[in-house]
Amino acid sequence: EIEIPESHPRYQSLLTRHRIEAGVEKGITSKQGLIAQGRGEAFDYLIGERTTESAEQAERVAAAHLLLADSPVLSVNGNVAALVPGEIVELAKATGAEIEVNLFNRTEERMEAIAEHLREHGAEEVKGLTADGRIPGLDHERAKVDADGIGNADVVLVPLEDGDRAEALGEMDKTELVIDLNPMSRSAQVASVPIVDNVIRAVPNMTDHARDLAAEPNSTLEGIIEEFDPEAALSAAEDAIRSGDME
Ligand code: PTJ
Repeated sequence: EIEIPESHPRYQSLLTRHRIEAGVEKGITSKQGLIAQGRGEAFDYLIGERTTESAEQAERVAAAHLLLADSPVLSVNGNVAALVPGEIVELAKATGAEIEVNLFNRTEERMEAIAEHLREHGAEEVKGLTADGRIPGLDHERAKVDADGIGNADVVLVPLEDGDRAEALGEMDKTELVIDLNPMSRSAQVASVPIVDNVIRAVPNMTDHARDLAAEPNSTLEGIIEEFDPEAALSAAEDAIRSGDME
């Protein structure tokens, strides 16, 4: 364990790096996950390492979708498992969603290690290991999902998803909630709800919104969803990057 003083100006960023490194050492995160994290950090720096007003709104809309869904699923990869394992479990509990391990670079060892890691963080059931369903239009390994998990889901949260898979999932008529710091990525572009924020901030924010909205009638949740404009959310994120307003 390294010690990072909380007063350090880049405390959050250093803590995040450390978690990803530890994830690789534990066999949870792929080496490519390190590269993905670096890319994310660059965008986060430009956005000002904060949740913009527009991202906050998208997080509320995403929470409304999860609450309204018949079969919501939270997809977890090696980066998400390293960064926010307990927070994903909290979000699943607050929304009644299932958790499914869904890897871009799938290996049985990593699937098992991630499922175990999530259980250590309080998950009761972790899907993904049955792999008896397929996402059409992707090659064999990348298409694997659980038939009664992502296969059957009406709403799926996919943090840090690869563009091809995000597109293929969208074509399955699922409502896709995407967390991605790059507003120009294909995943963000094809999402029903693009959340341009760090997964570290986005997931706990979604849980707060879900708790806040839990007692609302469906009509209120539907209203929140209808008002949302994904194009406007992407433009707002690009504006935040271009303005250089880093607070
Ligand atoms: O564990 P696996 O095998 O499923 O692999 C996971 C990764 C993330 C390695 C894989 O899906 C991948 O290679 O993804 P990409 O194509 O690098 O895309 C990752 C996207 O997530 C990029 O657009 C990054 O900007 C963004 N990103 C990275 N870190 C974060 C992030 N977005 C939000 N929060 C982050 N912490």
